[in-house]
Amino acid sequence: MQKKQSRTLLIAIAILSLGTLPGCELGPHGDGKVETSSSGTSADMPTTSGVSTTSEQTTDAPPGETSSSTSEELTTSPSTSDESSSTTTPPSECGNRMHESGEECDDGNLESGDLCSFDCTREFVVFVTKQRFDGALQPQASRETDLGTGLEAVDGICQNAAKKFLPEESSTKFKAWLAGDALPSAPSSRFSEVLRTTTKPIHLLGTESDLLGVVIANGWVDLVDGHLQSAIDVTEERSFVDQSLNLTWVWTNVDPNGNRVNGNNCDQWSSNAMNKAPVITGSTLQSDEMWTQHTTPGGCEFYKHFYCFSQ
Ligand SMILES: [Ca+2]
Ligand SMILES: [Ca+2]
Repeated sequence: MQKKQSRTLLIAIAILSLGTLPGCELGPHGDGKVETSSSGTSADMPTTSGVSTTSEQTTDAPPGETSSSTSEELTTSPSTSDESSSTTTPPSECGNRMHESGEECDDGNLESGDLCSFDCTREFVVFVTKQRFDGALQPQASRETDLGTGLEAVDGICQNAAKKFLPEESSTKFKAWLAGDALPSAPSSRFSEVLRTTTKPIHLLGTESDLLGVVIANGWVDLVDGHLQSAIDVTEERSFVDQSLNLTWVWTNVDPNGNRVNGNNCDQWSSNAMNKAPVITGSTLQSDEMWTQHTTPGGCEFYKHFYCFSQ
């Protein structure tokens, strides 16, 4: 009997001791149940046991996500936004053939004298046709080619010649330094407004030994003041035109100011008859006003070059 009493006493001591152990306490309602808690904040927890830990972890997480992924997002999101802001505004690189912010053009190289300068600024280019043509636009090298007649046909000659050096995707237009029959048919009126108002350098097409291209004028005003910084003597093949005197003439009918000189134009560039009035010509050897208006006009039956300007 005494043995049984002492056993009961031992059990009672054991139960009391359990209540003082960390993480173990008696149920709040004193029902004798032992509840476990990892946090020790059982007072804030629901009385239903066994789910308290899990419910605490998932309360703030959206459905389907765990709290650990939420905290991952929080820690990685600042670096992600840094990366996205740096990829949306990368520094422009001149010469990568991509037209980017701050660039007027990008032709994939760092050379000037080819319509797009070393710093990706648009530039104007002029060349003289390698081929010579008579007053009916028959090329000296081949009499069989029908190029049409008139100013537009000569512009076409320039455009066709420019294909020699223009990138395939280029949309740059070229026009001839040439006047027709009507009064507003000279470069001072029929050239693009962009060119007629530019203050940018107008380059001679770069040669193979000087890819930069010599500047012939610093803007339109400089071009039409009667004096070039250099004669226009480079062809679309980036080579110098033949310097033999009788091979250096250029059809123009244009004065140094870019205006039409007179009505003599080989019947609007359609006739190579010998009886036509001589036409004003320029010279690829000259950089004074005779670059466009030489003292010696030329007969329509002779072959001469054309000056071509990018627009
Ligand atoms: Ca670029
Ligand atoms: Ca270039």
